[in-house]
Amino acid sequence: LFASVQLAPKDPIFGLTEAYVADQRPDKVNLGVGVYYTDEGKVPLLKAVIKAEEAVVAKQSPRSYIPIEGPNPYNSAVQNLLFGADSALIKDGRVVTAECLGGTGALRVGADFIKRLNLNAPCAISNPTWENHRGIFESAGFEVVEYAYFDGKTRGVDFDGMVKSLESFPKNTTVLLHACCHNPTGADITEAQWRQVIDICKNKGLIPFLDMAYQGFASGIEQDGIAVRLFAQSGMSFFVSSSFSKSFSLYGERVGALSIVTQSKDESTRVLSQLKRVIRTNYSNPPTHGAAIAAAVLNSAELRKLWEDELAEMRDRIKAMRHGLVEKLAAAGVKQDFAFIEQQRGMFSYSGLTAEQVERLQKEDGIYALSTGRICVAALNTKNIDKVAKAIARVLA
Ligand code: PLP
Ligand code: TYF
Repeated sequence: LFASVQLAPKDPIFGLTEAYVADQRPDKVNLGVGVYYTDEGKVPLLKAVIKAEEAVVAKQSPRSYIPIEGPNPYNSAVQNLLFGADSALIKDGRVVTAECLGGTGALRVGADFIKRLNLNAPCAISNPTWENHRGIFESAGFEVVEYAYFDGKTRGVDFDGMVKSLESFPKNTTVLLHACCHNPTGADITEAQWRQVIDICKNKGLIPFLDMAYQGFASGIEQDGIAVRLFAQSGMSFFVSSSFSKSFSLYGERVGALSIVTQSKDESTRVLSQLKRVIRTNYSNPPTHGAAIAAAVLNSAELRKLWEDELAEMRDRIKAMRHGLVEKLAAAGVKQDFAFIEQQRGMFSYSGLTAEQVERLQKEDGIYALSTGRICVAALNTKNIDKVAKAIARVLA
């Protein structure tokens, strides 16, 4: 039965982590996987999460099945965070939200749902993008095409290229957009550019799908939600996949959501009914624990404040590391201008290091990064940053 099964390639990111774990050097550094670490190099367990979890456990709730689309308190908290508590769309019943298994699960449920609309149009992803975007949409049966995004020369967004690509797509193309903190480049478009993207989506009849995996990691909850808010004002129907993996440091609990903006309450009712069928035939209903924690935090003024403070701490530490790396590279004698690292947002930076340079970092220094040159800035800390800066300076020389 399995004689002809081929060995699949390792996931590039998880494969790298395996190599890192096997490395015996005590001062090794993993800048590969997109995970936030504290200055002590640990994945944090947030105080807000601990408090919420204590309350959830103290309740000793029975573990019955929960609704296919997840619990109401969670879904409405997600909506408030994405669209704002005073959103007219929410009031008008034009947002459908379902708890999903992380941002990944939300993307997949959304992809399966769109596929069932039989629109016969491709899905467009940014070049480059998070590795899994292509895989998810191809697995759902989409032809996946790319739109121009990153400019290797400026280390920012090639916005003209992006506009040209978007304008070339056929009607009903699903356009996957990173709502903030673009993975892998760290380069985001401006508010004015978002307005242009929205106009193109509207005029060309494209289907916007915003992927929001890092809300709060660039400037703050509200500010990082700008793309969602602008699309909400546009009158269009669109999709948002969101994740609490990073912002709550709840990676393993798989807490995410899919939100769909419709044209009316009646449409929402019909859309939700079909969405439930997609979920029912996939994993039936979502897990209880992670969503209960997130809801407990978001629906308590006290815990929400605590969480926002902790999120700000993570954000500020990343910014300090960006600043530190730029300074230390210059101090180590690097002549190239690395100021772009401070402009890029979120956990990642497209460092511009070549595959050969990345390989040398791994071999000679035990510093792990993706062969594309993506580094996770959120894995730098006050103990490893000098070593990293010196090693980068050496492989650049
Ligand atoms: N989308 C992007 C752009 C991501 O970078 C990630 C995680 O790295 C996800 C979605 C999904 O995250 P998760 O499924 O862990 O919530
Ligand atoms: O580092 C990244 O870009 C991600 C990390 O379910 C990741 O690939 C790991 C697990 C997961 C989603 C994302």
